[in-house]
Amino acid sequence: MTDRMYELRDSNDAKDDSDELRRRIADEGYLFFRRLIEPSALLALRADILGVLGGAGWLESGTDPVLGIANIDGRCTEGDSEYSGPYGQVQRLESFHRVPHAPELVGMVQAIMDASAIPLPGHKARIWFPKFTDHTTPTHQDFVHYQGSLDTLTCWAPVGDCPIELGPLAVLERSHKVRKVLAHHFSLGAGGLVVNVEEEKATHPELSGHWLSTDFEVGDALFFPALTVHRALPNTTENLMRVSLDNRYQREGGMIAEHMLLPHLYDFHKVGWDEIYRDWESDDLKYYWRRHNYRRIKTNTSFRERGTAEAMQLARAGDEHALIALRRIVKASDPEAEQTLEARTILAAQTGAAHSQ
Ligand SMILES: O=C(O)CCC(=O)C(=O)O
Ligand SMILES: [Fe+2]
Repeated sequence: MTDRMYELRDSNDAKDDSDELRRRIADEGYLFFRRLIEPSALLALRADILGVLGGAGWLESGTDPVLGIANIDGRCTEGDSEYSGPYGQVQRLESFHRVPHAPELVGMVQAIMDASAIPLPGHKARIWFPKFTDHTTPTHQDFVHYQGSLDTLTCWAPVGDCPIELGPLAVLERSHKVRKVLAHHFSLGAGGLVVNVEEEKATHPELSGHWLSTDFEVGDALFFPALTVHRALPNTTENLMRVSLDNRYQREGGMIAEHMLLPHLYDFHKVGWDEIYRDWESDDLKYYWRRHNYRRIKTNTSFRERGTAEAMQLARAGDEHALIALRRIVKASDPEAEQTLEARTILAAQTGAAHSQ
């Protein structure tokens, strides 16, 4: 994508003024802070995550893991069967589950919400290979993925410095003012769903703002509510791995969709909480959400189902991205599931068509 990027507004000046923070997020649809998170916690987490990735063969052998120099041959992403093993290992890290509870983060969320808040248990690490830009997180609103309530806040933070070329997050300024969940379509990128902003602009002038991002440094944090339109920028570096966190926070007593109570990508790696907690040094964060008030609600699967149905349709017409998505489903999903069987049939027909040409 070639949109010109403008700078995120740095709200450090308003850090201690919760009224001003609420005014800004209501007006602009995000809040960005420099060095909000204590860098030492993130750098320790970086060493842990990259240690796992090094062990998995995802980093160039003979290099210091902390540099994050990727082994290009290991490229894979969320939804790929090869991704699940190492990602399950990342999910076991105590340091990974501790960062979202950092007092500076929870305190900031509480100031923004003017209420006590709980991190949603399904924390996410995003590990992005270079030269894999077709798989970049596409333009979307978080509500389709996390659901629960509209005032759930996302906090995106890199684990290490993340300059523009490494593919940090970008937000569409004031796009939350559209005040609705927009139509999401199939996309190959992470999360699998994309909003076509150019098309939507015709009926939603709120989407005509600038795209904003910055050269992120370790400790920087970007907060936004569930309707703000955002995407990741492509990792255009020669060989560097992009590592980031996206954590979500819910008002105490609010609704949490049941899939957010599971470890992220549980359906792929099947590493459950007991297994995650097995080697932890302390117990304070284990099942912490059970000590809070929230309303558990059913997950709305319709967004994802619509995306998959579109992928099937596009693949029938030979669309390359849709075919990649279907191959991924066939490799990583239950072989007896209806969608796996459908995907296999479409792929077989496409292979047949290619051979008879
Ligand atoms: O890091 C990414 O690529 C995606 C993150 C994202 O969409 C989010 O934090 O909501
Ligand atoms: Fe998102």
